[in-house]
Formats: sequence, C-alpha cells, structure tokens
Amino acid sequence: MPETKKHVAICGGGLVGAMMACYLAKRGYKVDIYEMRPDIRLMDVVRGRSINLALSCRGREALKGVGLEAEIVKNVIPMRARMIHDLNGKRRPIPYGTKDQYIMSIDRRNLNELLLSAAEEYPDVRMFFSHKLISCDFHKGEAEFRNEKGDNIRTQVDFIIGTDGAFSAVRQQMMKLKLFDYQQVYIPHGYMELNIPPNNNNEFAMEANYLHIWPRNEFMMIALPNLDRSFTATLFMPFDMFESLDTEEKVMDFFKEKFPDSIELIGAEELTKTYMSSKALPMVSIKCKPYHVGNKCVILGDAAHAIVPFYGQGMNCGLEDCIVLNELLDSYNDDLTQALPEYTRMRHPDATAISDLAMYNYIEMRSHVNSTMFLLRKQLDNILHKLFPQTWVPLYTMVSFTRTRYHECISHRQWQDKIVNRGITITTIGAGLGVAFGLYWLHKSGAVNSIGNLMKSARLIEGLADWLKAGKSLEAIEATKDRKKWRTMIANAVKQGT
Ligand code: FAD
Ligand code: EGO
Repeated sequence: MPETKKHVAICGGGLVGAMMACYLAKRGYKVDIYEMRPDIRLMDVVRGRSINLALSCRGREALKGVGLEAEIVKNVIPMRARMIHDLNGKRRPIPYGTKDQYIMSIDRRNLNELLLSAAEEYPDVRMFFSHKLISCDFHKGEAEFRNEKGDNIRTQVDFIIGTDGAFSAVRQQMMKLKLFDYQQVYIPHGYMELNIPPNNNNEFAMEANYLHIWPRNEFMMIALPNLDRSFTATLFMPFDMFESLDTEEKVMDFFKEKFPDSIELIGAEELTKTYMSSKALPMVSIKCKPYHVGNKCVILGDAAHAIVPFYGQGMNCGLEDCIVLNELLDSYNDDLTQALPEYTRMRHPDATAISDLAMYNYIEMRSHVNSTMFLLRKQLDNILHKLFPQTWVPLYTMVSFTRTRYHECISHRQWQDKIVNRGITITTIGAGLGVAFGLYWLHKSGAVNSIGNLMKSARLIEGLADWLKAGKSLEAIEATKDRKKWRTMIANAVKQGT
C-alpha cells in the first residue's frame, strides 16, 4: 500500500458494489458507497428483481475472500439436483454431481444486507443511501449525486467504481468517450415470479433440496426454495404470450395445458391473482469494452456485463469480478495505471464467454429442450462423467463448480463436441462394417442374391453416416431426437438408400 490511502467512490450498493467495498476496505482503501435506493436494511418491502438466486462456486469463493462464506452459507438451501417436472406432473431428479457439488438458493435481500453490514464494519467505509449518480468527470475523478431532497452533492476521489447494474449511469458516462464499444439486446421473453407457499403442515410443498425445472421449449418455469419453506417460481415466456393471456380463464387454461402440477402448488386463486396484478419483466444482455477509463474508473458486475439469467451466473460472475480486480491490485501493488487496463484485458473474454453461454442456453432451451430432452442430455453427461471423471466434465459442472475461466469452459466444450462427433463417426463406421459383413454373409449363404441389394444397403448406411456427421455438435444431434424429425430423417436416409 502506498503512503496515502486510496480514496474510492463505489456507485451502486447492490451485491457487487457491497462485495467490492469489502475487498477494498480490507486493502485499507477509504471507501464511499453511493446507493440510489434508501437503505434496504431499514425497509419493509424491497421491490425489484428476483427474490432468490442460485449461488455457486465463483460467488462462494468471492465471499470466502472477505471471510463471509461461513456466515452466508448458514442462510442458504443447498440444491443438490435438478428436479425435472414433465407434463404429467411426474418429477425426476438428476444430481448435479458428487455430494459436495451443489448450488445454493440464496435470498437476494438477505445477501445484500449482510454484505452492506460487513462493509460497514471496516473503519474507513462510509455509505450514502438515496444518492443517485448523475454524472462524473473521469479526468478529475469527480462524481455528482442527487439525494432524496433533490440536492446535488459532489465528491472528488482517486477513482470511481461503477457497480450500478444493467442500466449503469457510470457506463452511460463512459459511452461518451471515444473507442467505447457497446451492444445491447433484449430477448423476446419476460419473466414473472410466482409464490409456492408451504403446505398445510408448514412444510415445503415439493422436495426442498432441488432446483425445480419445468422445461417446455418456448415456455420455461423454475422454482428455488426459500428459508421460510416457500418456493419462488419464475415463469419465462415471450412477452406477446404474457399479453395474450389477458383473462383469468386464459391464464388457467394455459397453466392446465403447460404446467398442470403447478396449479395446486401455487393455488389456483393466487395464481390468477398474481398473474393479473403483476407485469412481466424484461431481460437484457449487454456487452461493452473497455471496462476501465485510464486509472480513474472501472465498472464491475451487471454494469459491465448484464447477461440473461439462463445459466444462473450473473451474480456469480459479478462477485468473481471482485476477486479478479483484487488479485490484480495485489499483482501491481495497487498501481491503478497498470491494474485497470489489465482488468479489462483479463476479464472481457470471460464475461463475453459467460454471456454467450447464457444466451446459448436460452436459445437452446427455448427451441428444443422439453423434459425428455433435459433428462436425456443431463443423464448422458453424468454417465460420461462417471466413465471419464478427469476428461469428461460437463459444461454446467465446470461453470458452476469450478473457477475455470469462462472462456476456457467454452473451449473445453468445443473439444467435447469434437470427441462426441468422432465417437459417432467411429460407431457409425463400425456399425456399417458390421452390417456389410452381415449382408455379405447372407449373400454368400444365398439369402440375398443380388449384389445390387448389397449396394443399396451400403448407400443407406452411408446416408446415415453423412447425416450424423452433418450434425456438427451433440446439440444438433439431440435436437433431432424430436420423434417427428427422426422419422423424416430415417425415411429420407432409406429413400436415399433404395
Ligand atoms: P445490481 O444487483 O443491479 O445492483 C446495482 C445497484 O446499483 C442497485 O442497488 C441500484 O439501486 C444501484 N444503482 C443503480 N443506478 C444507480 C445510480 N445511478 N446511482 C447510484 N446507485 C445506482 N445471478 C446468479 O448468479 N444466479 C441466479 O440464479 C440469478 N438469477 C437471476 C434471475 C433473474 C430473473 C434475473 C433478472 C437475474 C438473475 N441473476 C442471477 C443475475 C443477478 O441478479 C445479477 O447479475 C446481479 O444482481 C448483479 O449485481 P450488481 O451488483 O452488478 O447489480
Ligand atoms: C439441455 C438441457 C440444454 C435458469 C439443459 C441446456 C440453467 C441451465 C433459468 C435454469 C441449470 C441456476 C436456470 C441447468 C440445459 C439457475 C440452470 C441448465 C433454468 C432456467 C438455472 C441444469 C437459476 C441447461 N442454474 N440454472 O443443467 O440444471 O441446463 F431452467 Cl429457465
């Protein structure tokens, strides 16, 4: 640490801002947190985003780094497997991995409050609630806020950290600078949260230690357990569908058709009441670059990389950002001139990777994942992992239970796809040879008497092999497990062969 304490203004006291405050206070920085909302610790109800979240390895490691893991983990519910709900209400579990591989359901508000209180424990941390960032001057290290009275407050610091979420005001200021890249995409789906209360015996209405998933292609629903023995279910559906269900009757008919077992769990009356009285919320994916401005500013968390929630990694990634920045401050002895550019260089490929993975999951789940597909895919992954524990690590496992850099998770997956393709090619050729020999034997024994028939069979096999090779990845092949598609596929191959 240099002679004088570095003074930082953190804009946004959400999960990532409060966490970064702990890391910097621990380094001995003088930290001021400015948060737009009033102090959530003093509020009755906090409106806003998701009630509970899936916390996994990366977030957990970040908590460990500031000595908070043990305390946080007391207030979570482990989810050791997914529970897949099919259309008949049948539930099937698929474990995430070994005993110690589980994700955790955590209450957003509780986590945020604990992090704020932990930050406040450090001597040189100050918090300014109801202070909204209006503008900043990166050159001078100045920031301007507006408080609840409408007064403008200015401050000057050594550097500014933007942890003010997906619609970051800090990032908006950065957008005025030259060479700043920015991309924003809204997906057609919205989300709505529904409550599944405890049953009449005040127990969890479903198995507690699971991430409950209702995969229905275009429509998806998940439910995470809460400490009060309720679940928070999240329905993901295209906005136009949300809008088209505009009467209680239509809502009920939709749920009867798509999520029949959930009606009893939520309660028919509560379901229609909540649905009619709440608005579906949008989901946005935002990429930008760089994450820093000279040695004066850096953005972390959703402010730098808002991602769609289909991997359960947004918060985990944001919390891991704090580890990465802290480690770079270690490496460069708190020299921001070196640490901040290096932060962008290190982190941008990883944030881009998880953003793409999350978007990919969204596209994939929406277009071909129903409950059968989900079960098949995850079971195959588990079997291969049991057979080759070192080499076959499922992508979800690598992302959620290790700190393998996100961009390396992607390259590992591409490698796996190659292996799967090779496996399929070899199996096909093997099967082809087997059939050819069989036919040859039949021919010799007089059962098949024309060489023409043999050639036809060979072409049939060739056709199948070509098709299988054409499916570039496991996804492409599984996608066509759709019975209808299979049937036309095979019919075409047969046509080609005959
Ligand atoms: P935020 O949590 O958005 O905090 C930003 C803070 O900045 C807020 O307190 C805000 O009031 C404040 N602020 C905003 N503007 C200003 C301003 N101008 N001045 C001052 N303060 C300001 N992630 C997971 O890891 N697992 C999950 O299971 C998961 N599920 C999700 C489900 C849904 C439906 C959604 C939408 C997201 C989910 N996420 C999940 C992602 C996760 O919510 C975010 O990645 C995470 O909240 C990001 O934290 P943050 O601190 O960067 O931003
Ligand atoms: C085939 C089968 C292709 C978030 C399954 C892809 C995400 C994706 C939103 C789950 C778990 C935490 C989540 C798995 C897949 C949270 C998650 C997964 C959802 C939706 C979520 C899994 C909150 C994708 N993790 N996940 O493997 O269990 O697999 F279903 Cl809609």
